[in-house]
Amino acid sequence: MAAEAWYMDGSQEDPRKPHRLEPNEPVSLRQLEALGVFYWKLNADIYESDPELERIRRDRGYSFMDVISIHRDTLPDYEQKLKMFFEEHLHLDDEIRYILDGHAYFDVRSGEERWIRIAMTKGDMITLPAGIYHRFTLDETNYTKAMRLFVGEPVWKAYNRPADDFDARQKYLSSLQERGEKAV
Ligand code: KMT
Ligand code: NI
Repeated sequence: MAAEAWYMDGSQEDPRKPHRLEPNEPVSLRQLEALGVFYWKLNADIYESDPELERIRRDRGYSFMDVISIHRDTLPDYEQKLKMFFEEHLHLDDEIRYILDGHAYFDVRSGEERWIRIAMTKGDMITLPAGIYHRFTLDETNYTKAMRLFVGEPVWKAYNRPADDFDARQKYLSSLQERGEKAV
């Protein structure tokens, strides 16, 4: 099954809850693509020797990879890192993540600045384009293991919103306009 995505409610409650609207307002993979967000489903059981993953990495130049386990007992500075991940931010390069275990939410801003929540689980891989505002949280199970991929030497630097003056942001907004998505 593909990852599920939905528009979030505006409640300030625990971010690890689903935050669906009532009734649920789903977002399709097609809508995500219009925002420059791309998705693959892979077999995470064979990630160490998966020809499909190899093909994606070769085609897209994802030369770097590491694996991060996000859990209170495994990640140094767990609380502080999660707090940073959940601040609305952007990067100057694509953010590419492949979930190997557990669950995670990636929230991205729609063309109209609404939050879209992407529920990721084992086997889900996505790319968030450079310049898109987004944030990350665990769900209520409080654990995920993820592969981080990168084109060339990784740069993890995050710029919290507002970060509108960066080239990557302006380029992203232009790409939205070309696709006919509203860019606020
Ligand atoms: C980011 O920049 O949003 C992250 O690195 C999220 C956590 S990595 C699974
Ligand atoms: Ni990020």
